[in-house]
Amino acid sequence: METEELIFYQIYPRSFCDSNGDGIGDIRGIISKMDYLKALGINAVWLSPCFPSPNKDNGYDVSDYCAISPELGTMQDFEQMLAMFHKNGIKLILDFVANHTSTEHEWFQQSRSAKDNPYRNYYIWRKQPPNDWKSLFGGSAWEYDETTGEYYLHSFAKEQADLNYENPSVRKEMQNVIDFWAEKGVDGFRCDVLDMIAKDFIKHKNGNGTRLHEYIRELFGRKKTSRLFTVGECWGSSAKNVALFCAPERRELTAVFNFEHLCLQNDRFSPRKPKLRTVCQRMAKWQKLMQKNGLLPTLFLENHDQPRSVSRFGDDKKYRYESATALGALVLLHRGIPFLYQGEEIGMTNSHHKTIEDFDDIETRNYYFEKKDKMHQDVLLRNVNAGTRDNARRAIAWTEENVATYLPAYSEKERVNVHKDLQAEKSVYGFYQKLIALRRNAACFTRGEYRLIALKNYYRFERRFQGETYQIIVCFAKPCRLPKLKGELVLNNYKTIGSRLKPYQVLVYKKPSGE
Ligand code: ISL
Ligand code: CA
Repeated sequence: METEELIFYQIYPRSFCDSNGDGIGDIRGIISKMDYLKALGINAVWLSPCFPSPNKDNGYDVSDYCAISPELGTMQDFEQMLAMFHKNGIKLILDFVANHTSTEHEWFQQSRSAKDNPYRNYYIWRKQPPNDWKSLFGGSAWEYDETTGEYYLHSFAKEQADLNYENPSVRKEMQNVIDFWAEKGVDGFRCDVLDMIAKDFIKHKNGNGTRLHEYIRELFGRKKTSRLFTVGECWGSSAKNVALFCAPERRELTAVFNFEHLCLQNDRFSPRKPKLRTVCQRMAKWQKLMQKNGLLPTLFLENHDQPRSVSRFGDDKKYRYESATALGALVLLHRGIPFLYQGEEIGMTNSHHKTIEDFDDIETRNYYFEKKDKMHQDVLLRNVNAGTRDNARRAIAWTEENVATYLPAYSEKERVNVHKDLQAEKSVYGFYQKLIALRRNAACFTRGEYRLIALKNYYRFERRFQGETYQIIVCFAKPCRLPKLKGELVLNNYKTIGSRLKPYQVLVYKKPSGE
């Protein structure tokens, strides 16, 4: 399969499907939904961390990279799942948590025990904090450790200690992790905050250090790893840097997650609702930048760290179906590699909760307790509800039934659940199936050129390949004039077409050939 043909679906295993009723999604649950995934039409899965973890950050604090979390299943379950994905023509990539380990990891346990322990330099220790770096989850990034009276660096929670990539043994260990899973047959990796593995203490940057590209090449540029698909989470990379990561001859990464189109607020909890037009503008900008360099951008509006896109950029009440399908068109009809996130395909919305006890996300809880005495409770909770990563992490509502999970249930499950959506006349899943089928059947969408036609009251672009042209129109929240369009209508998320475009209406036309 060519890279541009891949259509990913991200599974956050703890919240996907629970097969044994202990409240935690698991591998057997994923296996039980094989038909659901296959029928959607995706051909690749990114599985969020499935390794043993104390779950301070829901699996992104790994305590053993080469095993399966007992909560999720056994290595045998994993192997069976992998074989079933492959049998169904679905590739599987794992999450490579590159920057830090859990403080419960054996390496850290050794490291913290004594200054002369052979594992001491696996992590970043200092007598005194050498700078004022902050943890992305709040507070100082330096934590004092009593046993040896020194501080270690943690860019995220204090239970997630940053690895020291300057140490060649660490780089070797991490190569071994990659090789372990590659030998099992996995097809690649999504690399967590990969741009942070190289620090720059001189320039005072907690990432994008001078040796970053060298480290990545050591991890993935080896002969053994050349078949792997790799996508690096690299916040705020410039187009120039993305071009370096992805240039094939440099043997670094296949693709990069750049987040410019989703960074629309000061911080995730600021309540201002971003404009869909702005999202489209930024997507269009990256379409052009990447096309110019002959590279494939990643296409996504959600992941396990983002609020639900239909609530953020669409209208999750009156036009839930229409806006969810319009957003789907943006992800699936652009040039690049689409990544859907579980639940997006049924138009899952943000969840609403009245007490902090209903939230599990460490970032959210830290934010709440930091602001608690400085902000009005209602305002604070509104911000939390809108911005929390838990929005993406509430268990998928397969039916409207109340099933107990590790996280209080999705508040809208009576209104939005898989069972109901599949039966509905206006089924979001049904429209996603059509979008995916279109993408898989017309080379225009995978290999075609991208051209921006208009971005004003609506977004209009074209995809073109070998004499074939498709026109895509996405209307924003307000109805507007319908431009003249020629050709065959192949997709419409409304029943009819009037003289004006309706809110969030999507139209796809195939132009008669030769025009
Ligand atoms: O969502 C964020 C905070 O608003 C980001 O800073 C997020 O933490 C960042 O994208 C890094 O994300 C990745 O690494 C984190 C983990 O918590 C996230 O789930 C993961 O996607 C630490 O491993
Ligand atoms: Ca379970």
